[in-house]
Amino acid sequence: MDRYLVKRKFGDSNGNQSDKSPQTKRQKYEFSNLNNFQVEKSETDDNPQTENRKQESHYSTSKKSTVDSKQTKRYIKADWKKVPGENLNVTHAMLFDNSKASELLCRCEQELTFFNGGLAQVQIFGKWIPIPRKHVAHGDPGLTYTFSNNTIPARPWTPLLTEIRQCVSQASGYDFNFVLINRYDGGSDYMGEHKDDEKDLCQGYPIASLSLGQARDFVFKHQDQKRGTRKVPPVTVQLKHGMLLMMEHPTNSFWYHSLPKRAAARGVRINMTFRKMDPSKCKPVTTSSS
Ligand SMILES: O=C(O)CCC(=O)C(=O)O
Repeated sequence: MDRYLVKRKFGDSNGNQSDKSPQTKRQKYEFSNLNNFQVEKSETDDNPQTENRKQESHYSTSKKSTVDSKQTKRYIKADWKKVPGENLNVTHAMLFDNSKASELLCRCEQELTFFNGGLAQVQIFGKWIPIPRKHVAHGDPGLTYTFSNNTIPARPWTPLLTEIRQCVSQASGYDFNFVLINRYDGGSDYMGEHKDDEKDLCQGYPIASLSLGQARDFVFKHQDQKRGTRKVPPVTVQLKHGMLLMMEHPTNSFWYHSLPKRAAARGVRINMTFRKMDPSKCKPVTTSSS
């Protein structure tokens, strides 16, 4: 079924429920290299499950992307590729061409600052450990995101992030009130297996994941495989410079995802996951840090 015809209950950016369909509601980097970004070969470039075909992108440095910020209508026809897998509702498309993606990555490297101290830690088996990457969140006033026992606050939207959010909304047809940004300083930075199923996320709402920089493997593992109750092969997608990946319901009910270490991936990567938080479920921040 065409996902854009599916009607579900979603909330607006204030968390009010709506039954409208998504279509209507719906440094270590070498700066000198950024304008001529070269995607390094991933360890799994030969994996048949990764998409290596040439794909059209929707924004380039030559196309101006200024739009009404309230517009959430999906008027850009993206060349979406579906990732095969049982209950895996994942699609991806090239949103930005190489030049535009490099421009955005360069601006991210110049303009973004990341959390440190307590906000850059997670609690695993009762122990606080620094995250194996950097992260920061931006979003509407008052929103927070709680995962791995930590609550991180949203810093205000910046002109750069507002511009990117508009592009993501135009391509996906969904509006978002929050973005979690992760920065991987080479292949030893990673994100472990998890589901994005936290209570403060608007339930069933898609997550839009934009990748800039170093291509990395994104691995989905089925919960039955993880529990050892059934053999389900993992699914790997190579996340490329300028790619937008949509994770839609029910993916996070059945599949874990991770960004594993990759020794051969030497460049910086920035990932932005645009999300819809439910303001009524967001916890106050308790961690002292910035
Ligand atoms: O960096 C990535 O692509 C992974 C991001 C992710 O899994 C998340 O934010 O939940």
